[in-house]
Amino acid sequence: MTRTARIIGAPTDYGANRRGVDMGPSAIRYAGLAAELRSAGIDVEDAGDLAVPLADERDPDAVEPSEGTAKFVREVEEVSTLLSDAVATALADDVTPVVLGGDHSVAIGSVGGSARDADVGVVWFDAHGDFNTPTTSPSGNVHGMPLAAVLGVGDFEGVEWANARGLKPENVALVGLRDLDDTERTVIRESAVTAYTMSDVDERGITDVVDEALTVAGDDTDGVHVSFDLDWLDPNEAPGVGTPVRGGASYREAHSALEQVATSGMLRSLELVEVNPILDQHNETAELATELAASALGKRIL
Ligand code: B3U
Ligand code: MN
Ligand code: MN
Repeated sequence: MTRTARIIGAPTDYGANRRGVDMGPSAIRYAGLAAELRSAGIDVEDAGDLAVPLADERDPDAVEPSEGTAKFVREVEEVSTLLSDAVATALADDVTPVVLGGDHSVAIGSVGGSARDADVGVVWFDAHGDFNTPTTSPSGNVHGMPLAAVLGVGDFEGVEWANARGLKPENVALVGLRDLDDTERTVIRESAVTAYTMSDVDERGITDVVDEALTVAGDDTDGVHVSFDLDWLDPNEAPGVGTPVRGGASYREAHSALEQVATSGMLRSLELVEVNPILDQHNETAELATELAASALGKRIL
């Protein structure tokens, strides 16, 4: 059966520490996402972009969490709610949501929507853990918190708009970590999530690590949400990201990992986040995002 992908743009940047990722959906479309997916035999619908509040018109500190800082938390809540509905609607329509960020705070909405009416696992490709809470965050930027938010960790416990209903930490695998904050490291260690660092990738190879990550996410679940932060890749491959960290995945490792996702047959929803066209070179990071989406959705060379 032909898969239909529904592109949903979430042009936010207030979860990030630098402006510009709000142009990610535009850059990825311009790089030819729809044509690339169609050439891979996938039907494509484009739902356009969600209407998101303009950061310049808002006060980052309008809502003070009880402790710590979560900048623009009201805006994050607003977009998460819209996106969660859009993703849940796509799944109800039997199409595969492909969410284009935006900063990684959009994952609160996409994971929430994907895990609203089903048990879902998550594979999180990222240089960072995204496991901070307002109390532990050194920056107050919500793009460093979405995984803690959907899992209800720390300050996020019982925060209904943020917690993903059908997601258990036992079904979460982080892949390719290489930049964690001290408290974040402790929280990840104490949690039931499974985390693979870049050292694990070096020692075991990408195939083995992704295979295990998919087993973790697919264990007794109805499908897997893949959250793909472009900063997972090495900055030489993907310069157009807000928070580049050296020592990331290679071009070939990235394609291989996402081809494995496709082969597993478990992909339920996909998101590509943190593309920053202002920092990019000739839109190459957006082009890479486009190619990688096609790999995840089943494009094959032969
Ligand atoms: N851990 C840091 C940095 C960071 C997290 N995610 C990104 N950057 N992209 C923080 O601000 O929480
Ligand atoms: Mn991230
Ligand atoms: Mn990251």
